[in-house]
Amino acid sequence: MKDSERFFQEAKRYIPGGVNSPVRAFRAVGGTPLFIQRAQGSKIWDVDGNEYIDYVASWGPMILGHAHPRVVVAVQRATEKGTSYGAPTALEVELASLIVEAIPSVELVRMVNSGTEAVMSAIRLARGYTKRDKVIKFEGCYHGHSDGLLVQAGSGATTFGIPDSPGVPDDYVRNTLLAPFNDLEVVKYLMRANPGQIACIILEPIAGNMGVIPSQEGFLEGLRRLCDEEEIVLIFDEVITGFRVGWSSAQGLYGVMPDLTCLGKIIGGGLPVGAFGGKREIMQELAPVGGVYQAGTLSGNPLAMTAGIETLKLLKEEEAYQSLEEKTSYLCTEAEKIARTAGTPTSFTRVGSMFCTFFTPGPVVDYATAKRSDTEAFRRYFWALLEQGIYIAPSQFEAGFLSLAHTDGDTEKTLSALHHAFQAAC
Ligand code: KE4
Repeated sequence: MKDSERFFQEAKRYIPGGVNSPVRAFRAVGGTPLFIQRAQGSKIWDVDGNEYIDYVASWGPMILGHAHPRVVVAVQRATEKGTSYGAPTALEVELASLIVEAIPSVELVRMVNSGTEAVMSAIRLARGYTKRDKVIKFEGCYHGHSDGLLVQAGSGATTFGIPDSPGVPDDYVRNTLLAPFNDLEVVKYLMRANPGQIACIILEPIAGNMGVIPSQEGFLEGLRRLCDEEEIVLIFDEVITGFRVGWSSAQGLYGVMPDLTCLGKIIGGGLPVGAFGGKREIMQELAPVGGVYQAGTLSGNPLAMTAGIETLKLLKEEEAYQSLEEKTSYLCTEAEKIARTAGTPTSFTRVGSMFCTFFTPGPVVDYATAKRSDTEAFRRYFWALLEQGIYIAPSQFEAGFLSLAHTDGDTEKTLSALHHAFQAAC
């Protein structure tokens, strides 16, 4: 770990906390974050030459595995044609058409540069379209770091115990209403208490930022019905779940259609990207057609488009989701048996190739039950796995991801490491 320590000290001279995103700082688990040298397939190597099986997958994008040859070659070729024009290209049309073809509710889509930007823009669009101001979000769901949504947010905000970040003026969150995830009754109460004032309801259809918490039976359908009754825009933040849990994402898996969808991560194949799309009637309100302004110098960047197109084409060609389902189901089923044998109080959640081990007996159905997890036990578990060459997210409140590059050998090595890790957690 010596070179990671050296780089970390050096990084802190120039970068706040030595990282460009807080969750990377290992604050929830202590110790020095790994500085990564390279990655290939299911493996990642730190600057000290240690090899790990990677279940972070850059927090979701690397569903093919790292440095897939087809993506690498395509991006190399694209670079030779220039890296940014600030003008429309055929590549943007190709990626947009793939997204429209795959995501059932999306008729028009706008590319941006991050998930945060996608969600921030979708909220503004919903407000512009409805001429209403209030937003309902769910405790523990994380939608990026735009001011109005950093309230009881998940992911790093939970890890840091700063769900309401300093620097966000009170009147920026005055219009943000909160409900527990999976709780329709509170949503109904908020709608009664704010008649005709709610522009949109936004959620992760499968929460991936308080660990992984699936929507319960009837929850998404109930939200769809309530939004129809009050003409509220339903927004699915599928930045994680988009192309992760199926070709048509969570909305296809559950058969509930939102009005707007936010995407990111996988659609950029590891390059900076975000997108938001949905009903033509709503999307047409966006400049330059409508009055809702949204823009970006590098939006639709040719390199990110190229990486995204190759990634989606490969997902479409291979029996990707069947393979991911089988591999992840086996891993998680066996892991649960090992935890039970070790007597470690845990509960497991999984949808497709996104999964989580909570260090609490469960059931985990929302932010409150997720936060009952023993984060000290998780810390011991994390380090016991890392020392055996298994790299998972350095926080209880994140998701684990499998890729198409993970092999049976990776699974066997991981299961073997879990025996010690679950005992260490106790
Ligand atoms: P970005 O701005 O980080 O590209 O996307 C924000 C975002 C929006 N919506 C959902 C559902 C998300 O999960 C995210 C970002 N996810 C976190 C990990 N849980 C990114 C990791 C980080 O913050 O470094």
